[in-house]
Amino acid sequence: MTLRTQVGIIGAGPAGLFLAHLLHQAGIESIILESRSRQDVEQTLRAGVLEHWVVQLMHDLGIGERVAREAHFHDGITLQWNRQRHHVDITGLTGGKRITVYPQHEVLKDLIAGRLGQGGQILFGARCLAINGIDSDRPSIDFDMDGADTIACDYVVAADGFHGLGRQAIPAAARTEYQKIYPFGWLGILTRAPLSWHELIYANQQDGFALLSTRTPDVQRMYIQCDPADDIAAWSDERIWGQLHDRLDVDDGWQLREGPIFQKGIVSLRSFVCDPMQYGRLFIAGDAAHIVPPTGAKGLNLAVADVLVLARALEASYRRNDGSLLDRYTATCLRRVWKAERFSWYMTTMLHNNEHETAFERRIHFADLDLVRTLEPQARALAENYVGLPFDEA
Ligand code: RFL
Ligand code: PHB
Repeated sequence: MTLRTQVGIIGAGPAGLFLAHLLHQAGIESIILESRSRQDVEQTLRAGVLEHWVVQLMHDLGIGERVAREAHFHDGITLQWNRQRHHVDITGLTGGKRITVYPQHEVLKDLIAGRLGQGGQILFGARCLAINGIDSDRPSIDFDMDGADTIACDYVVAADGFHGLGRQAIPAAARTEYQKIYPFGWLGILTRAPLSWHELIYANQQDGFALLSTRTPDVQRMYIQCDPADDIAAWSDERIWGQLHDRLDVDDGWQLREGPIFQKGIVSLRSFVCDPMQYGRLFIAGDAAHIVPPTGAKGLNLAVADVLVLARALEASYRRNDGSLLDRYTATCLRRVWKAERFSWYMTTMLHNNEHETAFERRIHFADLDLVRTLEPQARALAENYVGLPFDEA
């Protein structure tokens, strides 16, 4: 069977789902193909922090009710080193912008319910197998959903994550890939425990990095730097709490509050950019095109930024027969992407203990942290980047 739509989207992650909403708002049809089940998509634990304009966009799309009610809104973050804490007043430094802590799977639940409520098509359990004809004006996507099917469309958008096949459909000779792999990973836990601190803590202590984040008043999210090759079985709950205390406790008597750990896992950290993000009638968006280490909390936000640019460009092409924004898609996106790559690399190198670096370089990272403490323009640059740079399409 061949289905027909205007924009065929691969992947029901943040990039694919936000795109389908934005296109619907512009009167453009789409179908999303997602290899996993709805339940799987809605249960995958990932990001936690939304930039201020992403929350605004959720309101504009009519799916902002739960985030307004259930998210945690913070005015700053805490940086910690040498067992001392420093509050970065993000809201004060950015003219009133706040940080929203609302988990990615909750965003996905809101996007999926909203899209299905509009009668939108998301085909779960539909694995994309091949993308055809991207250098013609009749591209198509072959997929398997209990049998072989095809979608014929005007444009294909691969929002299929880092391991997807969309990026590979751009001929290797036509793309340049930039990559950095970090020699450490993050061990993340969910614990049923009360809130320990009123904002996120990013700590660089002797044994390495730790991050204290939150999910609900009685479920907390925490991460510690570890060897990316570690077996999670080697990390008993006791060992995890020992490391969290070593890295987060301070000298004023404050103590991290413990609880039962009910989820744990290890992720590796990398930076990656693919240039271009378009080839013929194929556009790639989100993690399919670029990866950042999570220390800057940028991955989901960048995925949404890409599809905002793409939706406006597709609208100009369909409504006004103006293809110039589509032609500039790569250039427009990569300007923002490279700034997020720089910020995520800066936060990652400044806050982790890298055994391949010299003692000299480690001291430089502490000097960087001290600059944020003592020099307002340095603190402001961190704050503006963290909360989300202004959105310009020039
Ligand atoms: P996704 O979310 O990977 O979605 C891609 C979807 O495509 C589907 N797919 C296919 N479907 C059909 N056919 C195929 N052949 C397919 N191949 C793949 C997949 O099943 C999947 O559903 O990509 P997208 O939409 O680009 O979104 C990117 C974000 O998910 C990612 O950047 C963030 O989670 C990164 N991230 C963070 N980002 C933030 O903005 N703020 C944060 O605080 C933050 N913290 C994090 C993070 C990522 C983390 N991990 C797990 C790496 C914390 C962590 C620990
Ligand atoms: C999270 O809550 O999962 C989280 C928060 C901040 C980050 C990364 C992840 O930088």
